[in-house]
Amino acid sequence: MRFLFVVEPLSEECPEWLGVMYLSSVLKKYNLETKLFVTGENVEEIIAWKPDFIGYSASTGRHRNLQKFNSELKKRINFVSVFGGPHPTYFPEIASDKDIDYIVRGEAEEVIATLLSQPKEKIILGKLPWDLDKIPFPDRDLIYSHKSNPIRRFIATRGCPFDCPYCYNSAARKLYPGEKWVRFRSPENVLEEIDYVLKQYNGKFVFFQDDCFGMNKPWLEKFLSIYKQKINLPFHCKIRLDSLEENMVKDLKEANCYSVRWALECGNDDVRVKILKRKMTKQQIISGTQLLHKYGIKFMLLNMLCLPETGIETDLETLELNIQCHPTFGWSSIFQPYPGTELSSYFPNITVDKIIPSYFADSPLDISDKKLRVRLQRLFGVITRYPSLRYLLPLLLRLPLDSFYYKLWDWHYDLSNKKLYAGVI
Ligand code: B12
Ligand code: SF4
Repeated sequence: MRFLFVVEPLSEECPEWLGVMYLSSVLKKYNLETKLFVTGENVEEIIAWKPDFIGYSASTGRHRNLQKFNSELKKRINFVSVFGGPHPTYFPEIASDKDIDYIVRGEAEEVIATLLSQPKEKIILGKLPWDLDKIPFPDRDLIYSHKSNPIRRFIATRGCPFDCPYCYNSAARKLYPGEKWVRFRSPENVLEEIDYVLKQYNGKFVFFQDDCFGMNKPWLEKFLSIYKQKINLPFHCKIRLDSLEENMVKDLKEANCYSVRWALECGNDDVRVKILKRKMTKQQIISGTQLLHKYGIKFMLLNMLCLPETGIETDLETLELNIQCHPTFGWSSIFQPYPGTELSSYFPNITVDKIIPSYFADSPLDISDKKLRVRLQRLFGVITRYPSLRYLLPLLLRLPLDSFYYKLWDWHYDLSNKKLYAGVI
């Protein structure tokens, strides 16, 4: 039997979709043939391959394209269609689409094979794999036959212990009441995978995709000491500043941590603490980044513009704090009130259909100075890198140079990625 995964175009920076790669490995254990199709490629290839199942991995905002794609295909060939990934997980109402045969909510490794026996229920709730070491390593061939870069991505944990009100983590956890949400692979299992992948596929840089890498200090210490001896390639991970300690930064550096990313989110203390519930003071943020500078670890700061109950002054405060921190990349996105997250309660009339497919594109909110704030997002990284440009901002924000600013953003994005990932992409 044949199972085709369909995903939206793979980004240059992050072509590796670990979710479908994990599922492909599980299906191969059941002797299914698997393949990946990226929307935009030649659909005739799907027709010729004759899949028995087509599985779509859908995020919110992008789901509409995939549903349309599925309906068109259903008119031409017979197959069982299944939707999984974040969108069906948080919006099971997508199951009312008559062209979708099944949806899987949550983590799917333990349930994907039940599709083979045609379950009666249209909505299948994934089971949390409690021993992550038992899951087969992700199937890299599935993706690398389409696209690859020298960065190899891994995930050492599932789940995050925090409850940021703009994120889906707490909604995901509620699907599994009473179950252990934050789960760790053993350091040995992760290192075995890295070693295998580097031998099999080469690679120049390692990227840990975990929501919060290093939240468990004893785990991190053990992992880093073996990583240093066994792998020692430069790596990138996400950390939380509120758990950053000097000895941890030192250990990361000694293990060849090249760069990290962490979420600053907003330069205004009140908004950051009261609305975003990130209990960090400006001083803590600046001291944390000084530690990273001291040990020579490059870093990306993640920020959100156009936040609820704020004006352009707040976005400018965020820019100012970024400038003070001297990041390698002052990254910013435009806040989207994803329905189902706590912050979406500020905007009851923003339904899922109003969510913009990319959080870099625009804001769905009716806010003052929207045009200027979206322009600021395009210029944010460049001005963080070249701060003297900020004196020109009042003029730059009023010039109707949107397509030029977008190109500038694109150029700066690539430049910053080169710096963050040791020039390998
Ligand atoms: C890495 C990452 C990316 C990468 C790679 C995307 C990917 N799909 O791997 C990049 C940078 C490209 C990306 C982009 C975006 N991302 Co992103 N991303 C993540 C992140 C941090 C990790 C993903 C991961 O590897 N998880 C680990 C794997 C094992 O889990 P998984 O992918 O969820 O897959 C499991 C299940 O979902 C399910 N499953 C997945 N696909 C399928 C398919 C089928 C058929 C079935 C049955 C099951 C199934 O089974 C898998 C195995 O258990 C998650 C946060 C998170 N913790 O998941 C956010 C997250 C997925 N991203 C998010 C968002 C918002 C986006 C963007 C829309 C942002 C934007 N640019 O505007 C885009 C959309 C991209 C797209 N084309 O869909 C949100 C999605 C919210 C939502 N309701 O959709 C998340 C959940 C962050 C959050 N906590 O809010 N992202
Ligand atoms: S730390 Fe990151 S993954 Fe965890 S709840 Fe906050 S935003 Fe979500």
